[in-house]
Amino acid sequence: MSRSERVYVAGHRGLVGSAVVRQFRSAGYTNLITKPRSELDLSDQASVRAFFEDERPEIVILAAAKVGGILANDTYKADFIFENLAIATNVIHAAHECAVQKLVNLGSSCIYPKHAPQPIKEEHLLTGPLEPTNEPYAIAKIAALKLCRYYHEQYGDNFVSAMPTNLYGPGDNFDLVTSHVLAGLIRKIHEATINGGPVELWGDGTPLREFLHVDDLAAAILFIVEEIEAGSLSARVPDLFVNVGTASEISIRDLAKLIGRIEGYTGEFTWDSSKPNGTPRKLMDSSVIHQLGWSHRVSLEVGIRTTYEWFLANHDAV
Ligand code: GFB
Repeated sequence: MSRSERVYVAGHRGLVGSAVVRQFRSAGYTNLITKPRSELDLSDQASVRAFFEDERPEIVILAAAKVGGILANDTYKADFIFENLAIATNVIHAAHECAVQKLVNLGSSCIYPKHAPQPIKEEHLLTGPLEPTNEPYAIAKIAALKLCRYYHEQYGDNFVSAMPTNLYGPGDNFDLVTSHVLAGLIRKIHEATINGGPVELWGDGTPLREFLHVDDLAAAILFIVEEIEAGSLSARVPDLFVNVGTASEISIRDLAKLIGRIEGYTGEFTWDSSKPNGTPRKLMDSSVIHQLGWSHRVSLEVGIRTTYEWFLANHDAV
């Protein structure tokens, strides 16, 4: 089936954006619009507005963001809040001004309170203090989802948001300092398998995390574009967003063991308690999107294996 709408994927070189491009192409979308950062600075309002007026996208996937793991979030706090607020306000406002028919805004499970009830439902947003290590990023992502909600309420815009749990997959950032845990561990354990252990990990290994393969998220985004309208979602979730997760969690300690088994690492793990644990647990309740018809397909073990294969094939470049 040919799908000819003009779809702008903001952030098409990132983990999420590149998966969205693959997903939409294979679903038959023939009119994808992308623009590298060197040609369009999404934190510049006038440039974003001019781009939207030239290109006139009909569908927008807002996957552009400054992202990183716990240490990057904790270190570059001003950059995380400023860049993410600027990108969100510029893109969402330009989409409104240019009468975009559908916008899907990407957030993160870190929008929820540090001690939210588990599993976390959409209604738990803004019911308690945030996790300090990623408060700047979370505030920007909360502002973005509220922008979408209020553009819908005031103007009727069909703008909705998706809140994925911790992501991983091909094209991830494997930097040892700025990466998220799963990609960071793939690399640390790979290097220790070659050079010898131990592998030094951060915190104490007790935090629980839920992991979603980015191709599953891209399928969820396609599903939201085609099946979920702001008007009908508002009765269930007034803030117009859906959790996107797998409903299963694993401790960081067990994740390290699993990646070690997949990579053939037989050495020790040590824990650096001077590094933060972050939030103790953030399992999301994804029953809203499950009931609407999406669910994940890639198991954690298969996802880690294929991501490790991608890393082996590309690690000189990452
Ligand atoms: O994925 P991650 O960096 O971020 O870390 P969050 C998850 C957990 O893994 C923390 C531990 O408890 C870390 O202390 N960890 C152990 C490691 N070893 C490592 C390592 O080598 N690298 C990394 N990165 N972690 C992020 C937020 O929180 O979640 C973002 O900072 C975003 O804003 C993302 O929301 C989804 O899961 O704690």
